[in-house]
Amino acid sequence: MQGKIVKGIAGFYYIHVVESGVYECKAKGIFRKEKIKPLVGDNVVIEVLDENEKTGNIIRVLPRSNELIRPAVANIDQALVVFSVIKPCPHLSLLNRFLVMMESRQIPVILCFNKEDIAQDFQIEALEQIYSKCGYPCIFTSALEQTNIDRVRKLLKGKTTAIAGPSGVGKSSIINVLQPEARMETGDISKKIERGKHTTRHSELFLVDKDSYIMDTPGFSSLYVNDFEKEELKDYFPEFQRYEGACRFDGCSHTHEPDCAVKKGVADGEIAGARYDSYKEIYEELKDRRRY
Ligand SMILES: Nc1nc2c(ncn2[C@@H]2O[C@H](COP(=O)(O)OP(=O)(O)OP(=O)(O)O)[C@@H](O)[C@H]2O)c(=O)[nH]1
Ligand SMILES: [Mg+2]
Ligand SMILES: [Zn+2]
Repeated sequence: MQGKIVKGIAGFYYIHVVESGVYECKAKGIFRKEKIKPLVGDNVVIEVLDENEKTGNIIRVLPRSNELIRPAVANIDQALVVFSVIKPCPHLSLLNRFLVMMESRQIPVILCFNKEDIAQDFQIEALEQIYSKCGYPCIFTSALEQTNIDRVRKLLKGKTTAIAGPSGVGKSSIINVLQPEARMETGDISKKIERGKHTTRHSELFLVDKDSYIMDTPGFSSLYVNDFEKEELKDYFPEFQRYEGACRFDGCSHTHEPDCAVKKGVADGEIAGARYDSYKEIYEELKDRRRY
């Protein structure tokens, strides 16, 4: 039987099988034989030990399309990056770092600004101004009033999406609204292992639709960008791409060179200043980074 690991806690893995529900499994065999540690998001083959008790063993981990280290998850198709318009106000430098991280890992991004219900128009417009130019789908939602949640749902169809963003912006609230009436049966599991309900402590996949999952995950909130060269950074700002080759110098870093097309784009308002500021900030950090 084939399924997907939706949660892993204390040596137990919870496998969602589309037709028959969630099985509690161990993974002793594959651990020893293949030295693979199963990850949330893995597609696996299980043998059922007891159909009534819904227990089994993982006997095989299927090949991964990708794998993140922190958080440790596999087979992510895209990320829903969530910040709130206010309460807390978005830390744009942090948001831009999230976007760079996703770009560097080639994970497509959907950008979501939540708590639209308590935001003022000018706050929404300011964010729209900056991020509409970057080419990301950009949705203003309210989990509280369920505004624009259907637009998010459409973009999740058939995919496994990691939700990422700082604490308190409403990630879990959005997931709760996204879940269908027929929820994944996690009730029993929760009773056994859940400590606190409110702040997300472990990675977990939730079923949004028959073949769509969303992953709530802790540890996406503190991150620093340092696993690539400063010369690559410009490739992770999608709105810079149209200026490729237009600067006076080949290999222009878009920081101090004269006749820089990107800097001109900023001056003309084609590129948002806040984005360019983040570019320069991260560029300097990569430049100053201690080499080992
Ligand atoms: N006004 C308003 N409040 C919201 C909305 N969405 C969430 N909240 C509130 O914001 C607080 C944090 O929401 P959570 O869903 O727990 O946030 P989270 O991003 O999952 O936080 P962590 O699990 O700590 O990372 C809660 O008090 C929610 O009721 C919204 O759309 N509008
Ligand atoms: Mg949460
Ligand atoms: Zn340039």
